[in-house]
Amino acid sequence: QSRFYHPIGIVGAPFARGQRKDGVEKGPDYIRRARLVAKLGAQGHQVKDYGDLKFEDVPNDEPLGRVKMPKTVGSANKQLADAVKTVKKNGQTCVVLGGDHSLAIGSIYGHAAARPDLCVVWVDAHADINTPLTSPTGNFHGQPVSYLLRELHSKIPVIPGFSWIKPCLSAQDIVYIGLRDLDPGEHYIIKHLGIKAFSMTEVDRLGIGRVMEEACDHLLSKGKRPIHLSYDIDAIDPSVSPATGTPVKGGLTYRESVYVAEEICRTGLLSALDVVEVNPDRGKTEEEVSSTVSAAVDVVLSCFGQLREGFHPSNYQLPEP
Ligand code: 4U7
Ligand code: MN
Ligand code: MN
Ligand code: MN
Repeated sequence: QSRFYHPIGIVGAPFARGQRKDGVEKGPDYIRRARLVAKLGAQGHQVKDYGDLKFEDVPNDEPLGRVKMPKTVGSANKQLADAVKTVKKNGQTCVVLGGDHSLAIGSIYGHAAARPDLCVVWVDAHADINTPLTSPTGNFHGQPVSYLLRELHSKIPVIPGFSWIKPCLSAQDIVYIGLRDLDPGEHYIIKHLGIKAFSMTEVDRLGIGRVMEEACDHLLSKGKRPIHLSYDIDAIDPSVSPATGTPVKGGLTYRESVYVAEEICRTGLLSALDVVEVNPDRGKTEEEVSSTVSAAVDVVLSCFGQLREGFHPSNYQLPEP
């Protein structure tokens, strides 16, 4: 697969019920208005925009212990899983614009339905691997990975709206990059299952170059396989992307955030991408919003071949005087 001319399918997922702050449902709109589709087109890709999914609140959606709106979150994710599966069956690299990160349940599940051998690169300040029982907040956007991992299956209670989900990932098939805010249960799970995790400490120690090399080695050492990149905008430092629901200081620089995307692109194996947690309502100024949105757009463009070194078409000819 060459780095250019990917067929791309874009799915807007304006979903906000996996957490409690209004505004994250506006993410797809803002990212589209930053001309994402035209810019991908200008990079030479064939882009189909499937538009936004329409999510509805399920009535009588009582909390189960601390977990909020389980039926609504379950049903939205089922819708998204079907949409992602369709995009993959159409032979396109799938780009999901969120929405909150609970969407990764459906996105990865639907992707795995079409590409069972996929692996996951999870770029985030948070590990999002709380089980419903370890979650300090009850918010689903801090839990998606736990529903997907085979090793955690026995730790997940029965949840209304979630009966369709079967774990489709093993602990060795996921790598974290950018972590810096984990709950005790999450840290225990990662250590206990031996999940490969490059926290900001490893980014500091090794540099982003070696982190990406080791991350790709870990996932691809036994051979090529499709990559699902789940990119939470809060992985990037709040000085760059402040308009998000759960900002944490000490994040990836703008350069590191783009480098991660460039390296994933360079594998030629990117099969699906989530860009989540852009919340325009959390920006204190217009500048904070546009900086966050433009970081999200640059991550996507870098995933699809935008290079800081520059580029020229293969038929480029220098003008003769
Ligand atoms: B995001 C948290 F407790 N860990 O579970 C939780 F700190 O998708 C935060 O990464 C989760 O933005 C953040 O609620 C979810 C909390
Ligand atoms: Mn997240
Ligand atoms: Mn996060
Ligand atoms: Mn967040």
